Amino acid sequence: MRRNRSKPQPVKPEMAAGNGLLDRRLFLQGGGAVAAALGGFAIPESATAAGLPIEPWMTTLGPDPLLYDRPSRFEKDVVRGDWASRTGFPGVGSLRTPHHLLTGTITPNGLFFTRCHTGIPDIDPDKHRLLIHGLVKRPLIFSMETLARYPMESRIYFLECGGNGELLYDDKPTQVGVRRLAGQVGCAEWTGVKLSILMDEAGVDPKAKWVSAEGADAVGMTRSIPLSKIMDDAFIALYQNGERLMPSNGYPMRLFLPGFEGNMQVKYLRRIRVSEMPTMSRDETSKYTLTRPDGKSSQFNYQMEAKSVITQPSPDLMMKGPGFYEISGLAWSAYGKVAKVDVSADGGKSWAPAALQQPVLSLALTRFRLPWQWDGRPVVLQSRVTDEPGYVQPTREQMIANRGRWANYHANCIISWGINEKGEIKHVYA
Ligand SMILES: Nc1nc2c(c(=O)[nH]1)N[C@H]1C(S)=C(S)[C@@H](COP(=O)(O)O)O[C@H]1N2
Ligand SMILES: [Mo]
Repeated sequence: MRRNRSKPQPVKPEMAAGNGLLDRRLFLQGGGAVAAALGGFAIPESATAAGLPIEPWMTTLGPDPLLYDRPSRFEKDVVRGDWASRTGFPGVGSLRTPHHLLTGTITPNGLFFTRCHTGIPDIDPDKHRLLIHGLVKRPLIFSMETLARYPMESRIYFLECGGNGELLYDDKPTQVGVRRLAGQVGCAEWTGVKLSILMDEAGVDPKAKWVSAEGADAVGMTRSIPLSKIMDDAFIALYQNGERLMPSNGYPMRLFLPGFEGNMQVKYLRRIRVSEMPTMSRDETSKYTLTRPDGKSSQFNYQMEAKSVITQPSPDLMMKGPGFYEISGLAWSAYGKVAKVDVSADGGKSWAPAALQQPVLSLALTRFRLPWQWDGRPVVLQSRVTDEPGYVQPTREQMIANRGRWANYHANCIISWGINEKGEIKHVYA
């Protein structure tokens, strides 16, 4: 039998929105076709008869591989950054993920952001114990060894600090890039034991409504979590992208609460106390409350609302003159999958739907991409996510109207990058 194969049609770049945003379906035609159609972008040199030069590494024996590998020396600038505490106390601060230098959706372990309150504890896994007690029939103590006997599951989830992007509440756009403004979110494959299995074994009292989770670092991070979440999808993470948790991410075990604000995901987990009432710990009363326009604050704000950010182009990167670019970024929501991401190049006047890179997983970072023809004139780039339940990422004005003037946490508004004729990229308010 003969099949009728149609020849690939030449690409006609169609405008999808203002200032050169192109139709995302252009990507279906393949990279070479896109570059050829648009010109000016990574055009391959035409080969000469001489072919390729012989480089020194082709003629010498290389060094032996490292027992634990590291990225190439040419990648030395791809690092976490901005270790700085607003309070000035030693051990308090954050190292953020350089999302402007990464692609894909899984955050490498060495680049996963960390937020810590008393430095990184040097925990001996043989001595570490986890206690489950309070309103239970049988209080239980687990060692690493006893915990490892339980069935494990792997899931891909984002983790975001409640304070990620807090500078978006500043009156003027602070001149920082993606790492400082959106670098307290990461996504990994987490492997561990479902907490409901351990709770069932301990036998939870029917009166119980809450648990209090406590960490083994000096700050003794303590947060109250509704028992319903613990029994639903909470787990004790032991592995991160296939290896033991990194010390800054909770080694040897952390509480993982899919979609909940980072602060509740207690690292170095040592104690789960089951109770009728929340604990009202320091970390959920003096901090991590959400302000409201009436000047009051609301407690127990768990889920991280939908958010997106353009990672390329973005500040700390430069445009290389007019021509074809791929706009790329990340989107996520605690309420399900990313349903769509729209991109604007005219400060929100017109929007074009971006292509969502597969796989699009619930509660995971999702990569979006859109082809763009930049004519060299000033533009303002923005992205706007809509999640599965239909919630749309708010503008900065809408967010501030919702949260009031004194807000610190859950900054999920649209982020704007202004590009001038010189190709410089700045954080702006549009
Ligand atoms: N024990 C302990 N757990 C903790 C913290 C901490 O300092 N100590 N920081 C919290 C905060 S504010 C956040 S955002 C997340 C950050 O997790 P990560 O450092 O693995 O990125 O851990 C939370 N759990
Ligand atoms: Mo946090």
